[in-house]
Amino acid sequence: MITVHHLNNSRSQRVLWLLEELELRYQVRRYERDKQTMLAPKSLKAIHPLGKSPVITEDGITVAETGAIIEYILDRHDNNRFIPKPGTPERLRYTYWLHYAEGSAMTPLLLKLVFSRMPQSAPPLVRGIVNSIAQKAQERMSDPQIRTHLDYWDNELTKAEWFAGKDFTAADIMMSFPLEAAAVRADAKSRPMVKTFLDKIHARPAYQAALRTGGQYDYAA
Ligand SMILES: N[C@@H](CCC(=O)N[C@@H](CS)C(=O)NCC(=O)O)C(=O)O
Repeated sequence: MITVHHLNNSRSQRVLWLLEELELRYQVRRYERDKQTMLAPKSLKAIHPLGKSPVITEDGITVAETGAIIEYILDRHDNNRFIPKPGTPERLRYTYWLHYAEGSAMTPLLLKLVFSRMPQSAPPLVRGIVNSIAQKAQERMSDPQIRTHLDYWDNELTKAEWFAGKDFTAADIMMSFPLEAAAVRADAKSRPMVKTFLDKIHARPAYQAALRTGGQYDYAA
């Protein structure tokens, strides 16, 4: 059986969601972020050297990295659902979005998160200066990039109902995290197609079931 090494409030939510969509049996081992640093506990390094979540284990196999986990699960357990047929335009779009989610979309969102947390870790004497540097860095570096990605998603979602085409695929599960992160860190909700996408995925019974299993989730990091 698959074991999901689940860090609270994290990308690992996507793996729980996929498993619920596929109605597969799985078990969850829980890890709690440090309340101050938000980092994962050291015990996660015993599962994978990077100590990040998600990680899954099954029959002596360990898989890290959300995209690789999704590919592994579909490949090993159900390669007909949530993945378009090879050689189709939908399959190419599927592959693109599956990689783009972590490879491109998360970068400016992560930068923004780091900049916004800088002032709180600065000594009180220089906190004001650090705050204004962090604000400027967001205005000049991360925010314009995030707006470009948001407009891109909004436009792409006018072409078809889901990211890869007319059918819901695992690429939509992969893309959920950047869109959710953008919804709390930027003005995602003013993009109508992005908002519709988020409303639709949040209404899916499997998404709701994954939330009940995963616990509190507010797209923090
Ligand atoms: N690209 C990786 C990112 C993994 C990652 O950064 N996970 C975060 C949770 S969302 C984490 O483990 N953070 C805690 C830490 O860095 O200690 C993936 O998609 O799996």
